Amino acid sequence: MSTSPLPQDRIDGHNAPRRAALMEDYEALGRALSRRSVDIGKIKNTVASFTIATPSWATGRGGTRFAKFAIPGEPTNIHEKLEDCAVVHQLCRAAPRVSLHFPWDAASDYRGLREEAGALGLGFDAVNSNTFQDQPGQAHSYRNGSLSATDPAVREQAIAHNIACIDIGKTLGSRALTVWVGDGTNFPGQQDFTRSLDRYVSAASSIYAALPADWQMLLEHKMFEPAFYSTVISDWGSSLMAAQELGPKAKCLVDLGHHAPNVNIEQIVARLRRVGRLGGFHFNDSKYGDDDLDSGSINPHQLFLIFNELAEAAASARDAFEPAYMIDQSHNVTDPIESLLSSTEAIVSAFAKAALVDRGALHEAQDANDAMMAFQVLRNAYRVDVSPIVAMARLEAGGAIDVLALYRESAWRDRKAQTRNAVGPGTGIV
Ligand SMILES: [Mn+2]
Repeated sequence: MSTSPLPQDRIDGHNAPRRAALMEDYEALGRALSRRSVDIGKIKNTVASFTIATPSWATGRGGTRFAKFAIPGEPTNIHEKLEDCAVVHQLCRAAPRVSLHFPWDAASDYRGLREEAGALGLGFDAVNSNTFQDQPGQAHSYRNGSLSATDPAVREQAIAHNIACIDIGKTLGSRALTVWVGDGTNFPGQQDFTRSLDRYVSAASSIYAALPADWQMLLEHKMFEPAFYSTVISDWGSSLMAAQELGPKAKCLVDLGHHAPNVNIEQIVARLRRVGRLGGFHFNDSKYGDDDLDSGSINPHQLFLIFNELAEAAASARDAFEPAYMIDQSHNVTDPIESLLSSTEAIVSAFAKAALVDRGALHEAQDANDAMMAFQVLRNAYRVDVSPIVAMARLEAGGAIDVLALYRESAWRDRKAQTRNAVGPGTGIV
C-alpha cells in the first residue's frame, strides 16, 4: 500500500491552473526545436528516464566547522528522513532512491525499513560507510586513520564496519558501497605516501572480497579536509590506481567539490569513462573548495559540460553505462527539502540540455578543427530554456509543475514542527 506523504489531489489541484501555460510554453519550444530537427517528445522521454539519489544526511540542516543552526520540523531519525525524501520525489519525480550512511542511519529492522521506504515510493541507492569519526563504544579510534592506519587492529575494525554496511545494504536492496575515508596527514613527513596507500589498498581489498557479484565499490577521492596536507585518496589518479588494483567491481566516484579549484572535471569524466571506471557522481557546487553548495548555483555551465561528456559516453557506450548519480550537499541556510528540489531541477535541466547537443554536428566540427562551430554546437544547446520539458516530464509522472510553490503551499515543515522532536543546538559538518 502506498503512503505518499502529500495527497495526490493537492498536487493535481496545484497543477490544474498552471497546465495551460505550461502546454503553451512546451508547444512553442517544440516548434523551435523541430526547426532544428529535434523531436521534443523524444527529449522529454529521455528526461523522464533520468533519476538521481538523495542522501539521507542532506534532509537535515547541515553546518560548518563552526556551527549548525537547526530548523523546527527537521527530521531526527531515519524514518523522518525517508518521509522527507519521499516528499522530494513525490514533487519532482526524479529522486526515487535514498542513499543511507552508517552508523548515522542505523535501524533495528532493515527488512522493515525497506518495506517502509517501498510504501513511500522509494528504494535504496549506495550505502555509505563512515570511518572518519569515532562512535560511542568503539574499540579503536580513527584519529590516526582507518583503512590506511598503521595499527592493524584499526584497519581490521574499519574493514569489519564496511562489511557490516554491505550486509545491511543487501537487506535494503542496495547494489553499491561508497567508501570515503578521512585518512591523510597535516604535516610533511607525517606518513609515508607510498606505504599509507599500500595499507589502504590492502585493507580495501578485504572489503572488495566481501562484495556480492552484482555490487560495485565506489571509491570517492578528496584533495583535502579533514587532512590538510595530504589525503590517501587525494585525486582521480589515486582513485583510479586503487580501483584498478582492486578489480573490475571497483570504480571511481567523482564528487564535484573534491578537486583543486578550476580543475577540468568534465575531462576527468571522459578519462574515467574511457577506462570503464566511472562509477558515479556526487553533485553539489563549489566556489572555493568542498563548499557543498547547491548544485548549479555557482557554475551551471560546468554542470552542463559534465553532462555533455556523460551523454557522449552514453551515446558511444560499448557496454552498460549506468553511473550512480547522487546529490551530496550541505544545506546550511535553507529548508533542505527546498534545496533538494531546486538542485534536482538544476541537475535534470543540465541533463536535458546535454541531450539537446547535436552530436553529429559536434563531431563534424571537431574533425574539421572548426573550434568556433564546435563551441557553438554546445552553446546552442546550453542556451535553450529547457524548463518546459523538465516540468512536462514531471507533470506526466504525477509531480508538480512548480515544485517549490507547491512545497510551500503544503506547509510540510510547519506541520512537521508540531510533531517531530526538536533538534538541539549543536555542531555538524555534513
Ligand atoms: Mn561526496
